[in-house]
Amino acid sequence: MKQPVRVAVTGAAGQIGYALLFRIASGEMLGKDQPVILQLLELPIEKAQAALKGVIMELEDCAFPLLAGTVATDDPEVAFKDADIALLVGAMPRGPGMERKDLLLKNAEIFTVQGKALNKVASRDVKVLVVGNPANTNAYIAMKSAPDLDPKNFTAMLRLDHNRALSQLSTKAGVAVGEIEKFVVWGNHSPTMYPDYRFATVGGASLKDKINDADWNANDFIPKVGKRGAAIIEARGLSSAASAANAAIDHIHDWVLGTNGKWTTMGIPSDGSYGIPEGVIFGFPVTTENGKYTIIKDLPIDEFSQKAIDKTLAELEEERGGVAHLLG
Ligand code: NAX
Repeated sequence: MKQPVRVAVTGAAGQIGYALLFRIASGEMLGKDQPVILQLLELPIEKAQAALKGVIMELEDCAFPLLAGTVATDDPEVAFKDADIALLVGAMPRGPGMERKDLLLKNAEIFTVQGKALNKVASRDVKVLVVGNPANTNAYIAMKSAPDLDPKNFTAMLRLDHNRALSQLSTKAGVAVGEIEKFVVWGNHSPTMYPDYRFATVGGASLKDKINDADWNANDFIPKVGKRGAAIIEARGLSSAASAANAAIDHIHDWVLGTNGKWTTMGIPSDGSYGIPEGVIFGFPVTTENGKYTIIKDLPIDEFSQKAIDKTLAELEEERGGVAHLLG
């Protein structure tokens, strides 16, 4: 039997947490032969801790053979102790009348504390995925607050946007989702993201040529993927949870276990590729192998794409500017 992997999850009693933990414990994220210890963080308020207790009771009642232990806490340094993987899901939601700037600052506090705790107690190889919004900037703050950890260990979730786009492309082109390769979503996890299927292939043939509809791309596909989160809220009365948890599982699964040469999208600190300033957490096309990701380089960027990339980058730079004074 393998040694258990320690997986920390914040916001564990929230709706994404509820859709996530049972799948991690059943082996869907790290493999059916990989035991896990879940280290769960919730706010130090009675209601949140009680809800977390209930979730743990249900985890126990599943009798998952791979679940080697659970820890419930309100202390980030307990949750992140020796963590190999940290899923930062909990975040401050936007309240009524709350300005975007205030939301950024509130979350900056949370992710500064959590970055420092990771820096202090997590495994030196911890793989961090930030799901809580604004995900890219929260990941940036956590990364900057953890100077002893490799910045490459900090990522933000663009995978839900990636999966949403794949589904739209599959419907439009009449092909199976699993047949589509070489697709990417550039930029911020926000409506400014740029889903880009110019390089995508199906069975080796160009998907763009098959679709051949520039108007659909600009006026239907891109806005639909960007506004999909809002459409889910309108339909369900709640934000995406099962699909978000699924995307988090896909992201970590692929990061740890590899993509076998296939592209995926991860929000990662830029190395300067494609003119994105170093350190900005940006959605890039990557392949993964042996627990490491590699950016697909030197793709041609046409005028339409450059404009879209500039727009999402400008938003990220503005967010970064809004929290710069906190990061010294
Ligand atoms: P919920 O409000 O259901 O759950 C969040 C949980 O986090 C709550 O139980 C709360 O008590 C806890 N929490 C808040 N601050 C915390 C802190 N400092 N430490 C520990 N726990 C804390 O939200 P849920 O629907 O689960 O969504 C969680 C986050 O994911 C939100 O920020 C949401 O905006 C974001 N999303 C990100 C997505 C992405 O693709 N990157 C998509 C889905 C989702 O909208």
